This record gives sequence, C-alpha cells and structure tokens, in this order.
Amino acid sequence: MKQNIPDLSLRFFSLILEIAPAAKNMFSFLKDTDEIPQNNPKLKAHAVKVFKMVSIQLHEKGEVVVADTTLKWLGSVHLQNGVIDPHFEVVKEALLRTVKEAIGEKWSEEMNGAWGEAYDQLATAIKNEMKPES
Ligand code: HEM
Ligand code: ISQ
Repeated sequence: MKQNIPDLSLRFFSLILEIAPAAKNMFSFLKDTDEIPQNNPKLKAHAVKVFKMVSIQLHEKGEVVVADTTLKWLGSVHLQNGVIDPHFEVVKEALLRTVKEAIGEKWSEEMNGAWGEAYDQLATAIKNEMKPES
C-alpha cells in the first residue's frame, strides 16, 4: 500500500468530495476549478500528508504522536478554514473507504477498526485544539 500513497491520496480526496461536494470550496487549491484535477500537486501533497499522519498514528497504540505545536497549528488551520465537527466524520468515511479499496482481499473488520481508531485519536486531538477556550 505504501508505494501507492499518491494515488490513494487522490482517491481519498475524491471520496471526500463525493460524500460532501460542498467541501470543495474549503480548499484553497481547488476554489477556482470545476473538477478534481488529477494532477494538482498541491492537492497531492496535502492529501499525502494527511494520509501519512494517520498511518503513523496507526502504529502507535493510544498515545497521539503528533507534536503539540503541530496539533495547535492544525487546530488553527482547520478552525480558520471553517471545518466543523461533522466534517471529521466525512473525512473518516472517505479514509476508511480508501483503505478498504487499497487493501482489497486482505481487508478485514479488524484492520478497519484499527484505521478508524487511529483516525479518531488524531481527530480528537485536533478538535481539542479547535475549541475556543484552548
Ligand atoms: C489543512 C490534516 C481533518 C479540511 C490540513 C493540513 C493538514 C491536515 C496536515 C495542512 C496542510 C498544510 O497547510 O500544509 C488533517 C488531519 C485531519 C484533518 C490529520 C483529521 C484527523 C480535516 C477535516 C476537514 C479538513 C475533517 C474538513 C473538510 C482542511 C482544509 C485545510 C486543511 C480546508 C486547508 C487547506 C488549504 O490550504 O486550503 N489538514 N486534516 N481537514 N484541512 Fe485537514
Ligand atoms: C486536509 N485535511 C483533511 C483531508 C485532506 C485531504 C486532502 C487534502 C487535504 C486535506
């Protein structure tokens, strides 16, 4: 699966927009385009980053490994871009579907759970940094 991260990332992003088309306007690199550019380097770079963060988290049981300063930064980036809690469910769904497609026959409920959990840990950490009082 690793070799395929750039392609998977594009698929990941397409699924986000399939589930929630309105999300497109939130992303600065897509605002003025009509479809998902298959070769948008910015989109690819972003999606790869997100994908990698979750896959790193996958190997850590429980503890969020992303640096505190990074979480604070991510909190403010997402807050500024108008991301709200329900969006996190959309991205989760898209991520899990991407993983399922990528893994193919070797996919299992257990794996799905592990990815879901890793994502939730990161999402919770980011959401905490998005609260006004933090
Ligand atoms: C930006 C990760 C959830 C929308 C980013 C960036 C990262 C990231 C690393 C910054 C990229 C950069 O500027 O270099 C994550 C992770 C998430 C998550 C790890 C969940 C665990 C979400 C959700 C949404 C979202 C739920 C809502 C649709 C955005 C937007 C940006 C962004 C709009 C700004 C993109 C731009 O520069 O135009 N995210 N994200 N993210 N994220 Fe997320
Ligand atoms: C930013 N945050 C969450 C998901 C993303 C997917 C693709 C590109 C950027 C992203």
